[in-house]
Amino acid sequence: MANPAFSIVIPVHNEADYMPGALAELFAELSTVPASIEVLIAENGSTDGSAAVAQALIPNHPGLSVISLPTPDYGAAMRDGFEATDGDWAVNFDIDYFSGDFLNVVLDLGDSADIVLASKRAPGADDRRSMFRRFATWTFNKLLRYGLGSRVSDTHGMKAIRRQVIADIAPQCSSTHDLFDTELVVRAERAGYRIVEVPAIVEEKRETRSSLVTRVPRTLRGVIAIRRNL
Ligand SMILES: Nc1nc2c(ncn2[C@@H]2O[C@H](COP(=O)(O)OP(=O)(O)OP(=O)(O)O)[C@@H](O)[C@H]2O)c(=O)[nH]1
Ligand SMILES: [Mg+2]
Repeated sequence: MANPAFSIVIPVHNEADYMPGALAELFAELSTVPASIEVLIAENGSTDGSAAVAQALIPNHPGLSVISLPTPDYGAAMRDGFEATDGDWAVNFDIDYFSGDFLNVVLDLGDSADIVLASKRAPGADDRRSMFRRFATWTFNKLLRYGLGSRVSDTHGMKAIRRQVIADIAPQCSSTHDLFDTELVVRAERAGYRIVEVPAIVEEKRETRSSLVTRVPRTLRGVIAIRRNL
């Protein structure tokens, strides 16, 4: 079979309860996208049987597949997922943050972009999350700009990346966890790839699960490491 147009990679950790409903919603949205699409759940480190739950959903959703590894790491899941797929566009969604419309926008952009980012900070974006979360995003954006010299307004959202960019840039990236995608985008930007940001609408679909207390120091260390390695 020819490569799909889109390989959607969804990192998943302890989502056994949330996944069945979310995947039903995702596949309903994907049915509005006129392109061939595969969806890969890239699970790692779950203790709630997420991988088995995802496996059991495969018969319900043609195009769904699952990979699973023992150590929890969001960035490593994204990297493994991109490596395990071969769609023209590698797409990163979260299980609680996805959009069929985003893929339609990517299709409309045609040949004019190498990376498409859904930005919570682009003109026209609507970020409906708590003020605290929006402040964290604003702060991270300053780090990106002044620490890493990037002009991009948001690396932590839905993104579509051309296969060629993954092949060229991913091997240069050493970041894991929350920063793999940031390093990928920043390196691609420096390499001259064309990045297009489109405004995102972001709504909290559920109670926040991640603690900024562990994330902020890890992010700071990670940005310093990227800066040193660039
Ligand atoms: N494979 C993998 N996926 C993870 C890991 N941590 C989080 N995820 C997934 O990453 C996505 C985003 O995680 P969330 O818990 O929604 O975190 P967030 O969106 O950054 O923050 P909030 O939604 O504001 O709490 C979800 O699909 C999670 O299942 C991990 O260690 N490994
Ligand atoms: Mg989330």
